[in-house]
Order: sequence, then C-alpha cells, then structure tokens
Amino acid sequence: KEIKIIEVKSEIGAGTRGASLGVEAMKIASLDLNSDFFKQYDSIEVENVNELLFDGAKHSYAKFIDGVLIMEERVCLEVYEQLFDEFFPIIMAGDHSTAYGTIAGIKKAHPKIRLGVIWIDAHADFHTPFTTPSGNMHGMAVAMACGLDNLECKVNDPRGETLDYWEQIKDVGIPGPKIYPEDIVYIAVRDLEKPENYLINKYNINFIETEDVKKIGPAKIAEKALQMLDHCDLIYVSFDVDSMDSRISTGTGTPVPNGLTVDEAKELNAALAKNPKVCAWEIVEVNPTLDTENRMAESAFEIVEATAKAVVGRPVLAE
Ligand code: DIR
Ligand code: MN
Ligand code: MN
Ligand code: MN
Repeated sequence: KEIKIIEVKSEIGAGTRGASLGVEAMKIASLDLNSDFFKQYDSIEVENVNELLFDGAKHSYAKFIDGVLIMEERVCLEVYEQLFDEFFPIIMAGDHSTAYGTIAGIKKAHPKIRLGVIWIDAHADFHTPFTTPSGNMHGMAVAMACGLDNLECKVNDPRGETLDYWEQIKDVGIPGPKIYPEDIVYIAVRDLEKPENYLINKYNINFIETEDVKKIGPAKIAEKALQMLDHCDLIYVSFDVDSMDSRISTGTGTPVPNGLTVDEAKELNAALAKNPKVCAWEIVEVNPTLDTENRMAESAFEIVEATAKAVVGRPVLAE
C-alpha cells in the first residue's frame, strides 16, 4: 500500500506549548540522519486553528474545545479522503486530541467495520471534561472515540457550552461512538487518574504493561495485542512518544518514567504495522521546544521510518 503523510500541526489540546512544531522537528531529524523519507512520500497538511491560543481558553474543563471540534472535523475529512483513495495514512500530529479525528475518519471511510485501537502511551487519554484534572483535551481522545457521556459537566459550566461541544464532537464523521471500549488495547500506559482507573476496570479494557513488553519482547507483544483484537476488521495504532521512558522522551509535554526504549518502540510499531489489518498509524506529542539538540524528534523519526518500512513490505489484506 502506498503511504501518504498527513501533517496535523495542532497543539491546542496540550497543556504545554510547542507540540505543533513536532512535525518540522522530525523533518529536520530526517536531514540530520541523511534520510530521504520525506522525498519518498507525498504529504498533505491539515490547516490548524492555533491562533485561538492567543485569545485564551474559554472553557476551563475542556480547553479550546471549540477549536478541537474544528480540528477533529478537518482531520476526519482528510483521513477519510486518503483512505478512500486507498492510501495508508501516516499521521504526524501535534497534541494527541486529534487522534479522535483520525478514528472518526477511519469510521467514515468504513462505517460498517469494527475498528480496534492500539493505544501506545504513558496515558490512557480516557477523561471527559467532567473528570479531567487539567482541562487539556489531549487527555480525552479515547473517551471521545468511545462516545463517553459527560452528563455532569453542567456543574462545572453553568452555560452548558462544554456539554454542547462535547455532544457535537461525538458526531464527527458519522453519528455516535466510533469504537467499543473492549476493542482498545493499551500498551505502556502507566500514569492514570482515579476516574480513568475506574472506567478501565469497569469496561475491562485490555492492558499491556511496559514491564511485559520488556519481559516478553516487543514482537511477541505485538502478536498478543493483535490477538486481543482478532474480532476486529481493521486496526488503528496511535503512538504517543511519551510511552517512551522520560530519559528518552525529553522533548514532550508530559514525560513519565519507566517507559519503553527507542528500540522497543521501533520494534513494537514495526511489528504491528506489518499486519495488513492495521489501516493507519499515528505519532504525536513531539515538542522540540522542550528538547535538547532535537533528540526526541530524532528518536521519533527513527520509529516513523521503521514503521513505514514495515507497511511497505507487508502482504495485502484478503477481502
Ligand atoms: C493527564 C495527562 N491524564 C491529563 N494526560 C496526558 O491532563 O488528562 N495525555 N498527558 O497525553
Ligand atoms: Mn484533501
Ligand atoms: Mn496521549
Ligand atoms: Mn501521553
């Protein structure tokens, strides 16, 4: 399958500024590593609304939710178009909130299929505006995809605007939830808030610890994750660079210790991408303003290249 790069330089869902520069940082990394990756594949950029940052966030329990809604719609449409044209989208995004737009785009392109999601991240991103500790919407992408309810948000927002936007977000692409909680596999998630823990237990969501990746090995873990989603027709892989250890993920907004190494992340993503059911792959949260000598983007770019290589070399999906 031919790869198409979708650039999403949006950062309104993060708590720290700078994630919109991640894509360009990875391009610079490719030059420093003497790779012609960005010449090999066409890319298309989704227009962002980062200018909203200068006005300040109006909705404190879901910051820039008005802009996030716009971005979800735009990303959804672009991913839909590229899938419709039979490309394999590699989405290079800023903050993780727009991953919901990707999921919505996949479902718009294939409304009848059951979509599995492999979420490689230090965080579960399973908050609603009612449970969020920060109001940052990059912590809500999976909850948006599952169409979780935000019934009590009016307590926090007397105008009810957050709730209205949340309801509109649920219907991006096609109406209603895009995935079932049982069709998620979390890998390397290790920084959770109580409400997320509660929901993960309630829905009995598949969970693979960082330790298991190290003990069992990334290739076997990829197999295991794919096995857990055997009943799904297509699979989307979302890779947040903070899934890697904080000693490596120096250029990201919310680094967390005890994470994956670069080699583990490379092997894991490449092994997943080899499976023809995997229909899109995304990398997010590279923030070069927090980094030293662009190291984060260099590691991230290595992972992008290894994953793309796996997509190009794989067999096609039998219909
Ligand atoms: C935290 C951090 N759970 C929050 N989330 C991050 O603010 O919702 N997600 N960093 O990637
Ligand atoms: Mn287009
Ligand atoms: Mn994330
Ligand atoms: Mn994260």
